[in-house]
Amino acid sequence: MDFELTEQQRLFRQTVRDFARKEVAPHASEIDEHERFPAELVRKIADLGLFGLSIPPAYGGHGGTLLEATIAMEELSWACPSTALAWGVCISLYGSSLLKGGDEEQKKRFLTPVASGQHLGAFALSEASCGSDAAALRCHARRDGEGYVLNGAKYWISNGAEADYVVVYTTVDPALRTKGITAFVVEKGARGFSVGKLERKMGIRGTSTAELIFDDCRVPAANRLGPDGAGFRLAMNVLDASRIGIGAQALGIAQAAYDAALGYAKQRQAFGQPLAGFQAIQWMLADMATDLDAARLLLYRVATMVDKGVPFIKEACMAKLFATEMAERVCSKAMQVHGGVGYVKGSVVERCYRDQRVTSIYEGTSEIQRLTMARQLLAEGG
Ligand code: COS
Repeated sequence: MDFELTEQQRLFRQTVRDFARKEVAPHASEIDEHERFPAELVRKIADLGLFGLSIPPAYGGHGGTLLEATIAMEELSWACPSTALAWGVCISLYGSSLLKGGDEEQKKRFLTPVASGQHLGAFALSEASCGSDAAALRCHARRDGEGYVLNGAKYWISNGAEADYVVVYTTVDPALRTKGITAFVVEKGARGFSVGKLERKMGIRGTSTAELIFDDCRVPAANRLGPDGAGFRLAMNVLDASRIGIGAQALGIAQAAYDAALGYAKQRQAFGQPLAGFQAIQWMLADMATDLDAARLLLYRVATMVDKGVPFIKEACMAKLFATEMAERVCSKAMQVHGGVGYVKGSVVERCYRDQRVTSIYEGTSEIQRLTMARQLLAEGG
């Protein structure tokens, strides 16, 4: 077993880290405060070439491994998790829906503009009445001549307000549950497609979380990903790996909170010595560092498994579950180290504490991770 990154991977991490800390981090507080989509930072991420990560050169990308994407997500999230998400949705949820479900023509048409970062993508699965129970979705696709007519609404869609292309999961017949789910790429500006309510959130406030409305929206059959009924398996396949990215987001946020706590503990004086001189604080720091290391190992291991092409669903659930619940523990301790100084608006740990909270909810709650893992464990137990 080799636990070291290669020279090339270390160089990649350093490049993204330098960029994230210099160009992105200084804006994180203002982006959060004003709930502002960071369009200028998204452009800079595009200039760095990160939108082409995981996307093959044939579709405008640079290839690369999931381990690199995981490292990039961790580093960008250290700086600003909203900016990281705006990018991550494009390469993981949107990009892999196309890579796994699209034909050659669709990949060329719909991946290439997103791989350059000139256009953004989104992934629309959840609805007002279904999140975890994905098969219960109601957004309907009716066959009509050469195309389909979509009616219904999607909720909590990250990048929903800015996306130029959205992979929309619909049903051709709700009675068929998983067997009726069918995915389409819908383009911004399509008649009958509009952005509805934007949610105001506790964290990740720089990325839009939108309602998408389909009102007799006509979509050509050429935009359908796979045959009718192939959408559920596609969505599950996409989420299996994209969840690693959310674990990496949690890791980056928690690392930022830890770094702030460590710095503060060394600098803040109490009872005639730095906070770091007290064993109570030392133990918190030691527990936080252990948690971070364990999460990183789980995430890097599963990303490497995906890159090697070996089965990884159970390990992805473990990594997402552990990393996102770890982030809550670490951010809470980081705030405890800061005391009142951490609780006020404008403190890094206050933002981290809010930003991390959704990571154990979106792209599969902790409960869904446990359920999926348990199914695998029981099946293995034969
Ligand atoms: N990969 C490939 N296929 C999968 C799969 C996976 N990870 N998980 C399930 N499937 C297949 C099953 O094999 C089954 O196929 P067959 O009908 O051919 O046997 C089919 O899909 C239906 O699976 P299942 O019966 O397990 O469906 P359920 O309705 O019980 O749902 C869960 C399964 C709960 C695991 C699924 O709905 C889920 O993951 N929900 C969470 C969704 C989510 O993450 N939402 C957040 C949205 S993004 S912010």
